Amino acid sequence: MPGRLIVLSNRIPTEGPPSGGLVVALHELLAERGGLWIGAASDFADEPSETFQPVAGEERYEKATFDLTEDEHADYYLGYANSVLWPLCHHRTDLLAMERRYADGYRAVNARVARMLAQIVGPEDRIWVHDYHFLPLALELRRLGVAARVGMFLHIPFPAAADISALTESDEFYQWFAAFDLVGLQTEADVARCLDAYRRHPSGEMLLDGRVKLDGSIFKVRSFPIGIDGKTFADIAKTPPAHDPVHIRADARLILGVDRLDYSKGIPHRFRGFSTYLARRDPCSPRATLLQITPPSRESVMAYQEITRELEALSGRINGQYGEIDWTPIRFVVRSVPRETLVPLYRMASVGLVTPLADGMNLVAKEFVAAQDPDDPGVLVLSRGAGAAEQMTDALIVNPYDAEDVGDAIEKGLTMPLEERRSRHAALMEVVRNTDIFEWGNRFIDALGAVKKPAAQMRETPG
Ligand code: GDG
Repeated sequence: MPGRLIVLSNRIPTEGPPSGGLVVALHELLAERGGLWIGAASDFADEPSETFQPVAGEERYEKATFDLTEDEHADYYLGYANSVLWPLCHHRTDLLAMERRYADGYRAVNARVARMLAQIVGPEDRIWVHDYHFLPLALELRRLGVAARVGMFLHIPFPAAADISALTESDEFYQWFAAFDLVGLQTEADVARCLDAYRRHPSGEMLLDGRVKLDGSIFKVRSFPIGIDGKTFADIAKTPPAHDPVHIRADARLILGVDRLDYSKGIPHRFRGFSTYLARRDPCSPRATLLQITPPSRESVMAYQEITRELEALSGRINGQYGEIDWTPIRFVVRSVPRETLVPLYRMASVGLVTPLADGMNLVAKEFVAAQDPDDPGVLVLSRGAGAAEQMTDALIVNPYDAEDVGDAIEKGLTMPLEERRSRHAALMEVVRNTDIFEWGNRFIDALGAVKKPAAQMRETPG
């Protein structure tokens, strides 16, 4: 009798139907397969508890939360996860905010979640852990004697060995991943970085069957490039919006950027690239407005406050330099817009500017392509630092650090002949279809189920 599926992610939809790509996909997968979805509670607890809280709902699967105290949230989530692991994995070791209490809080929350899981997990269950918030989870479960299959999907880039060595806990970092049975990464480049890091590790060993061995632990690493529900996106995009969401002149062009307000997304570099385009632009060519939609994120982390100030100053300076009384070149919107507005904006845009400095995949790139009119599609300008660039090779691929390269790509995108736009779009749409989010989830779950034996049974005693 196969066991159940247990999904652990930082956030779960606790109220009402889920919205947003990944959350909807996990919801659908669990509805189809049954199981349990666990995530952090939205309210702080006074004292950490040792049992999950069930969440009432109508779904065909169960949901439960683990609570966090305010101190745990500060050290585990804002501290270690978002001020240490996030910059580490995005090549920003200069931003590492290392405090011993962050690492302690991170380990303690993971150990507590593992204790709660150990109370409910059966040997045939599959535990699918999402992302950098839970790296120590499998190691903690093994310490408690849990033999179930445990897989990790890392949504963000796997760091290079040189960056890992900047961590105080670099030894543990290697052990954390090695304790999983299956480690899923976004791209082949991530897999190569991961294998390279373990190859360099004094105790790392590559087995003949492709798995990786570290001391007594053996794990498999594979790429599972994440995607979107492209069909639903394309269907929504076909419905004309009830009203014009941007009100730009009929002869003007729209360039769109959509990113959480995060330093990894390269938004200042993008603004400088757009400024380069403006500086060189023929005054008779149509005006282009860059609409940058930027929902705030992790606002209490210092590095995120700094980037907001930088962007406000930069957009003000560029608008002052190039704006006209009837034209504001950059519209910098620091809030989230509803999906019903976002999708028509994708479709209206002549150019989608997706220029992160580093990004696990970047779903906006895929959403932009899915929302286009195939007969008159917009052009995707995509950073080579985004995981999506490994598959979406028919985009205009740019170096996000090079303002002139970005400026040239904007110009090329705005002036690209219709035939070329159509053929590039058709090739990109094929990629979107081939990385359907539901298929992605099923592939990971099946691969986890196919792991030969629960790792605890294979594990040798480190000696
Ligand atoms: C992490 C990794 C990886 C954004 N603004 C609005 C809005 N969004 C939606 C987009 C898209 C999602 O948020 C952002 O996804 P990304 O993939 O671009 O980036 P991260 O949030 O950093 O996600 C990333 C991903 O995990 C999945 O594995 O691709 O590399 O960093 O769906 O549409 N949605 C609405 N209004 C907004 O203003 N409705």
